[in-house]
Amino acid sequence: MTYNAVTWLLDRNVDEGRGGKVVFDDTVSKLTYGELQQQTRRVGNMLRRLGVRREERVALIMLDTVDFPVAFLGAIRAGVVPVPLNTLLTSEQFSYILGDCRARVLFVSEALLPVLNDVIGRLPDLEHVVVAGQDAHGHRKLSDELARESDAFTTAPTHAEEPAFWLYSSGSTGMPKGVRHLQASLQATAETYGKQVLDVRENDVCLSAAKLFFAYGLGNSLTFPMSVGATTVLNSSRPTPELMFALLNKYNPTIFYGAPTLFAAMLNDEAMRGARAGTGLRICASAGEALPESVGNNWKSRFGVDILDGIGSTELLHIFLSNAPDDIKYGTSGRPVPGYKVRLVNDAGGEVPDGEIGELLVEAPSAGEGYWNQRSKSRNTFQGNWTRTGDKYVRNADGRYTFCGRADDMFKVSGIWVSPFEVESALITHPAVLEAAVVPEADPEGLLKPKAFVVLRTGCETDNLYEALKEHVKQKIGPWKYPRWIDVVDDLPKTANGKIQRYKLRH
Ligand code: 3SK
Repeated sequence: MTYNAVTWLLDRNVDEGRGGKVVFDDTVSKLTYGELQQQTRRVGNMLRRLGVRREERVALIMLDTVDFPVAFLGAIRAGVVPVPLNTLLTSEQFSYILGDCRARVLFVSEALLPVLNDVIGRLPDLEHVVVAGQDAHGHRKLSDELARESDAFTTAPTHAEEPAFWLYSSGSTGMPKGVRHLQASLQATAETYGKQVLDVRENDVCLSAAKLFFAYGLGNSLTFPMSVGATTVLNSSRPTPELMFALLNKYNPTIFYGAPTLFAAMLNDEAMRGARAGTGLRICASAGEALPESVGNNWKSRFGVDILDGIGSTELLHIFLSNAPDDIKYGTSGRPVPGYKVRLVNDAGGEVPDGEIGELLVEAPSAGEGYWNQRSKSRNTFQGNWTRTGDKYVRNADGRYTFCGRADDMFKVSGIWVSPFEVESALITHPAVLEAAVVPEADPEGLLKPKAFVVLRTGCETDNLYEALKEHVKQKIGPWKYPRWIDVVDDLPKTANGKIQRYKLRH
């Protein structure tokens, strides 16, 4: 039997009478379900005209505008594999990934062309550059290319288990790896987290701070809303607190997806002290890193809406552990999303009992089928039905899971495991601390002890700050875990997904 994700996500909406409904509004242009169907058929014809065949890759380096879903879904419709890339990468990183995935066509937003100028001519597999924007700067212009094409297109007879798109996963070290995701995986995330946790509905309006090129943003802004015929507001700019408040108030979304740093910054922004979060908001979601308990509580008391904290990964496409609307405990990642199974294992692979830290393994209907051209890394991560996440968790007696850090960030102090995340969580409960990162540092005897990097809240003066913070951590989580050294910094190094890059702070 054939299965193409676009038939389920898009054509079904038109068949069910939602052809005239707006699916994407990027604040400049709007697109209805019917127009998106027409445009994706034209992309299919264009790719065939350019000689791109099934299973070949096309790269997307695109801002979050209506052109992104046109190119992404148009390629999938044609059985061609779109590879959206993080738009914030450097020329060198773009060059590596474009070469690695051997993209034959690059769809690029006009504003992002300058960083690619030196790269484009040097890629042997890249034959066509298609620019979304007013001026194509000598390349093909997307709107002109599509204007030439017919609306008649036969969707490729793909298979549910055939690769549909790739997403590059940036681990803490090494070059990014291409995760091959299957045709059926978008629907799998929609029917699990989308339907059973968010309860996404046809009358929802979604707004995500995470961009479409992230697995998190792709689910938030494209898969979940389209799975029920809802509408998404796309934001192509940097998601500052000011801009997010403006979009929340102008478009009144019902679901707002963010990350802990953004929620904390929105709460902490002096200029936005009295700002409201729109009148329609029914739920917020957070991922990328664990949401501090204080941020969840403060958000709820200021805006009257809960944040559902969860954790996902690029390898598993979306969130697999989450709090749910009627079942929230801030400071935890909640429970397994219905449809996903999890296990916690020790270094020998044995199950760990409740209350002990183990590495989280997930059995997921949306797991990627492996990394492109990386057999040993694929074998290490995708182990039969189970995917290793590299995250350390503890299962509490009530069945909820609490994040303890990345497997490669843990270290021992006096023979006892210390989770940097636990020390960081204790530090940010101090009123002077906005964000914290903790790494091991050797003392004069060569023994490892915690060292903290902290970002301070604006306007929070504290006498004797360093001693106050050390004492605070001792009181909260135990005397041996306190940071022996503390550096005040302006910001912390983070991955594009918002996870702290502790390795950049280690010596
Ligand atoms: O970082 C996360 O928690 C996440 C969530 C959903 C999809 C992808 C990722 C990396």
